[in-house]
Amino acid sequence: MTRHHRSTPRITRLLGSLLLVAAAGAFSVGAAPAPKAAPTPLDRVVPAPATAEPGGSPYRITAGTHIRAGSGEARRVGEYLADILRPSTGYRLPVTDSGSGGIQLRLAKGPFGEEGYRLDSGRSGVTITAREPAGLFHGVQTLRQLLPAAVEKDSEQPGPWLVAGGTIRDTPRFGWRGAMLDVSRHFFTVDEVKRYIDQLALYKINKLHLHLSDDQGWRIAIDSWPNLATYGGSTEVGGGPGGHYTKDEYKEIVRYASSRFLEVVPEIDMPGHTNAALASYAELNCDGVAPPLYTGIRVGFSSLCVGKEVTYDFVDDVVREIAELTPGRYFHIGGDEAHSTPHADYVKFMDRVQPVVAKYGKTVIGWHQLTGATPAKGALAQYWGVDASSAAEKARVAEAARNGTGLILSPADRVYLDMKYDRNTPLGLSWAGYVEVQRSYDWDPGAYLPGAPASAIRGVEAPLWTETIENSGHIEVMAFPRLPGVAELGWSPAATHDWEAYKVRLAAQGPRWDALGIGYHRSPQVPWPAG
Ligand code: TNX
Repeated sequence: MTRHHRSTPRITRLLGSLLLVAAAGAFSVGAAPAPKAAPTPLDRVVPAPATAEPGGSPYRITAGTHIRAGSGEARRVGEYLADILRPSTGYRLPVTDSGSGGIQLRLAKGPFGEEGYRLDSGRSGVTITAREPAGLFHGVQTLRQLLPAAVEKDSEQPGPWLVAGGTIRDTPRFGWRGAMLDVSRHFFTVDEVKRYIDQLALYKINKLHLHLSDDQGWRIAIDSWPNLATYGGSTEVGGGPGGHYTKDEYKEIVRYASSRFLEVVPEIDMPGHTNAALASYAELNCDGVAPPLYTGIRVGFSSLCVGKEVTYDFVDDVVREIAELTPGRYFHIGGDEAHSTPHADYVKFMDRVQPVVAKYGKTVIGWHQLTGATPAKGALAQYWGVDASSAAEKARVAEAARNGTGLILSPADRVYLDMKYDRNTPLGLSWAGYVEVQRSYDWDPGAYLPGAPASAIRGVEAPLWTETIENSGHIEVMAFPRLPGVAELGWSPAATHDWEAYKVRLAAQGPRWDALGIGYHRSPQVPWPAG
């Protein structure tokens, strides 16, 4: 990018902030010009809104502000917003169903789609309008980011609580904006998962993919095969105690995710990555002998026994019980790194298992190795290759996409949150290379895979594998600041894509993470504010 190109937006931004400062009445006559806190410019939001037109007076939240939110789900979004604003502002912020002015959440017909919204801000109030409650919720995340970072704190702060005047119109580029958490290599409690859900919601992520089983642990109770959880879930990488979700706990995760407008996508990885299941039931093994539990980090050594009928009884029971608990549309069957399953068996296995998922009313998702078998009609493949992946592998995935298989893009050397940022990163792996913040942001999902039609791209997902990740602090330092960039690739129009502008918006999130207690990687690529 040329110097000239770069300097233009900076000047525009500067002029913009001067105008805003002036609009906020910053210069009092006779005194030294002491600028009051200018409100955050309307476009300084992550993900970048589709359009932002500044103009008019800012709105100021005061002790008299009401949140007007109708009834039902809109009302619940209003309560969610009030819960964020009350501790830091110290205001009552009653949520009511009528009146005008203040903060209004309105459901109305309009060009919003399932998740879009419009935000209008002026002297008398801020109105968020959407067709669906999800749109109101995403608009609320934008409103949050337009307020000072201190709004995120849980004790009273001085304010003032200004929202810049103008209008934002915003709809997502892709319907799939996912994050995956591997709860198998290390187990994460319901509270840890909820904490991550709240962080994902702030960036308009709408899918939570839970990797519920792997060689090191089976993490969900299955009534018809109880040892899976009680024995297969009893350890984790490094030999710690592991754990599993009871059905009620899993339902609580699903409920909480849905209150933040995220759809839970459960994954049971098959036919490889199954040592925890094989260790729990001897009859699932071809030789009838259960292997020991496994606490290392090798991959590719386990396989379900494709030739045994009991394997399909097992799959049917597991898919049925998890599908019953899952209101979402999808069931992820894994299918990666089945290095111990002969190819013909792999194809046979996938041919039998995909109809089981359909029988229980779910759509199949598999890692992109599924395209080496016969993906079911309507199935989605999750691509996790790298720049250096073979041309043949990329071509196979692109061909599947041309034949109707939708793609979720998770290129490992771009969006794997478990990759180290650089050689000094204490946590994480580096098999796909180091992935600094610019690298994870600076690519275009629409043009990523040669030969795959843009219409096949459903969106992006950032997986977090947890061989080295053990707690919320670890999750956060790997996810932040890369996750918001992936969220932006999924949400914002390609026309807004610009690393130089993005890194400034991203830097402005740092104080917000400080206020939320999120420990993040202070990447040298990002101009974090001092202090
Ligand atoms: C590859 S990505 C895996 C996982 C590992 C991960 C570590 C994929 C579908 N399989 O089993 O945890 O690398 O980065």
